[in-house]
Amino acid sequence: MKSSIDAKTLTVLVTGATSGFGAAVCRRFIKEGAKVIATGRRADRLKALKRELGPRCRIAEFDVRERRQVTAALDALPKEFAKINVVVANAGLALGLGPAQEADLEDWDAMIATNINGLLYTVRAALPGMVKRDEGHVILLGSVASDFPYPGGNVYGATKAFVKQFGLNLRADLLGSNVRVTSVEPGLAETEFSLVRFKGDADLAGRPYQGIDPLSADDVAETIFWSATLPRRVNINRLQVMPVMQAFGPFAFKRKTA
Ligand code: NDP
Ligand code: 8X3
Repeated sequence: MKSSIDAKTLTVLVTGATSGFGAAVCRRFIKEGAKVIATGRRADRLKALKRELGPRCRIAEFDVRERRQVTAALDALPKEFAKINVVVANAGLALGLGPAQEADLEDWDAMIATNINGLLYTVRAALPGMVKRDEGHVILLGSVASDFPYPGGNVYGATKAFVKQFGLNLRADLLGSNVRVTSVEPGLAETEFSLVRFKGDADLAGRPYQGIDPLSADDVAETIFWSATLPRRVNINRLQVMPVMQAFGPFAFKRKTA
């Protein structure tokens, strides 16, 4: 496509870069010459990624739930990494798959703190610079769970519905600037997501993927890279992507017994 953005001009902030989509996004952008700020809580993994990706990768260890850590990390960036023009607000998690009435409130708090508050702190910290420079792209990791309810998805799906709507509202606020906003909404993808949801139980975590060919982290990274390098006039508002082997079910009914 004419006038696509040259990845070499991009400085990409990625939250949740220690695993899954985030790590794949870092690799994808580095491959095309971008600079990347890879972040997460697990320092050992960040250091390994830095060793792999080299000098165009900078790492910053912080917890997105801690607002001050997020802003301090961005404030501490050296000038060659400070002009962030793509933010991939990806850090997030699901915890549990039980019905709401049995859910652990600690799990709900953690999902809200990470998927909503952490995402907001990340975007809010990077946004003024992008608006000031009149150039940038906010990419939010939503989910198909924002549109399609499923049993046990209760708070996780609701956090992703927040992400979707926040992205659309951001578009409204940013009209008149050259800052783009995209909500990327994957379906089933094989990462550490399921292992986290089932708290380290590898057997339970493997079940969603059995007998199907799920999305890979690289598949999702490709859609993110694509949306970020389209010509500046193009804004992908929402990008929903599923494995071919995933689709929609009918409504569920609890029928009266005779
Ligand atoms: P992974 O579990 O593989 O990766 C999650 C990443 O989020 C890790 O790097 C983790 O890093 C980071 N993270 C979690 N909590 C925090 C925190 N408090 N502070 C900083 N970083 C944090 O999962 P995915 O790659 O699959 O998930 C990435 C995003 O994609 C999430 O928002 C998820 O909801 C979404 N998603 C996933 C789908 C899937 O099927 N896999 C489908 C649709 C959306 P660390 O623990 O080192 O901090
Ligand atoms: C992750 C996909 O279907 O497990 O957002 O909610 S799903």
